[in-house]
Amino acid sequence: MFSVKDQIVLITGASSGIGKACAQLFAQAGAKLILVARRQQLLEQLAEQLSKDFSCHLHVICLDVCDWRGSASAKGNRSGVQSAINNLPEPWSAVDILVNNAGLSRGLDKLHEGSIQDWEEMIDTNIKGLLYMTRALVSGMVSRGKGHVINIGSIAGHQTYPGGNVYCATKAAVRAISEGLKQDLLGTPVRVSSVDPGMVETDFSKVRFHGDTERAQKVYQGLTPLTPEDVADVVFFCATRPLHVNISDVLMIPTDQASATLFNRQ
Ligand code: NDP
Ligand code: 8X3
Repeated sequence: MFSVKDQIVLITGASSGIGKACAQLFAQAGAKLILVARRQQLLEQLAEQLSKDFSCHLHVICLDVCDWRGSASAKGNRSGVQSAINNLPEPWSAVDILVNNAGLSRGLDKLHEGSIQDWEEMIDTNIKGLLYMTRALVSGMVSRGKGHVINIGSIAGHQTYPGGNVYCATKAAVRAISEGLKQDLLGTPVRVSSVDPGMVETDFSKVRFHGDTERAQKVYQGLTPLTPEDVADVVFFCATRPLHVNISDVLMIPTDQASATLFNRQ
């Protein structure tokens, strides 16, 4: 087994759901954590809690993964992915494990009735954000001869469901990117894994339905979905295999789910 103790693990989307559960598990195992998301206050609360519970080393970056270059405005400079990663303080610069988890769905509309803004947000976050983080960090992994990228895909990357059109396309893209990255890294020791969950109860549906909590709750009614901790378990399993073992792709679903559209609801 590979120990993640003292390994530098960067988790995107650590402010909530699956990313937060991953942070808890890696912190418990003694990893040094870089927590990334846009909601700084949630990251800082989590960092404080993890530091209290596990005395682990933590670094928080408030960052929009969709923003490569950043910007300067009257309100001050906003770091993009490029400068946030290039300017990591020295003790944090050699990231060993990247968990590309930040992502979202917006809407469940038919394609011909869909919102362009929703599409752009999904494409920018789920595809471009994941690519930016990967581009910024993997070249360092290659030159150091050490690293692991764990992408959070989805059952939606394997099967398309009605109204899922663009979200499913972004997760199919994540699947293709994981595959392509693995091919491009062949001959280096850097591993690439894809963890593709079915239904997990998080803020995902609340975000999908733009804050309509009643509609979001109905998604999980009458069945037992996966928990964020279930997914974090598998991410941690991938990260802790011996270095000659790469868990390439894991599709994990609740027992109450058989496909992207088939559920056992009581
Ligand atoms: P949550 O809504 O609970 O978490 C999403 C996380 O992504 C938040 O921490 C959010 O942080 C972060 N995020 C979103 N956009 C950005 C951005 N532009 N820059 C930085 N961080 C961002 O949902 P989940 O935990 O369920 O989702 C995590 C991943 O799991 C996603 O990729 C999702 O597609 C995938 N997934 C989820 C499933 C589910 O059923 N829940 C099933 C399969 C896959 P903040 O808002 O603070 O920036
Ligand atoms: C999230 C799961 O089935 O809502 O990726 O697309 S699903």
